[in-house]
Amino acid sequence: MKVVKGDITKFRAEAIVNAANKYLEHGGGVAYAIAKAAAGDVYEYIRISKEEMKKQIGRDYIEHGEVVVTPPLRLAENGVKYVIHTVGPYCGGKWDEDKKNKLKLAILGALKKADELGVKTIAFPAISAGIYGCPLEEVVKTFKEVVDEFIKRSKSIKEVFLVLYSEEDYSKAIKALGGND
Ligand code: AR6
Repeated sequence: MKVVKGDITKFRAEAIVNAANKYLEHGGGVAYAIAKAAAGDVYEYIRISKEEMKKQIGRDYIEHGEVVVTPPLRLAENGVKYVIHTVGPYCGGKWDEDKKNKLKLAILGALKKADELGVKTIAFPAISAGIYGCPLEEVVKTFKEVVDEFIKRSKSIKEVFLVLYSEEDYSKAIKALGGND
């Protein structure tokens, strides 16, 4: 896993992952940014997301580990083929085994789907480390554990990027992992 600093809506990867909520209401954070960059009109991307959720999941919400795929629209200009929506845990500053397991499911669900779709490169934001209030260091360490394990048996995925938005988060992430590799 490579940790990079940047804006995921500008990032070049075949799949980008959205830190969504269970209803795919992309009201804030990276979800809003992705919806805006993809469709221009955020409400239009919410509509597309909900329609795909109904088709792909058969419900109007997703559980941790379930994912919904939407088309990249304007993000195709960055080489993006798929946007994969996954839902991480709400922490509100707390962290325990249950939150960690839910985050693992969210990351793994997106990795599995991307691998199934034949994706070679995938970029994640720090799921749950924003509005959902999970400690960034724990989120980053969980990412590394899941990705390191998954990459051993992935069929198509060659590179996984964790894209941190701020300089401060990037520094914290690198420190939490004891350096980039
Ligand atoms: N590129 C990369 N990372 C970003 C970007 C960006 N353009 N914008 C924000 N981040 P959050 P959550 C970082 O709050 O905690 C939404 O309303 C941000 O700094 O987007 O999983 C959803 O609809 C943070 O480190 O997601 C849900 O309701 C990380 O992305 C809820 O927020 C995740 O922050 C999900 O909360």
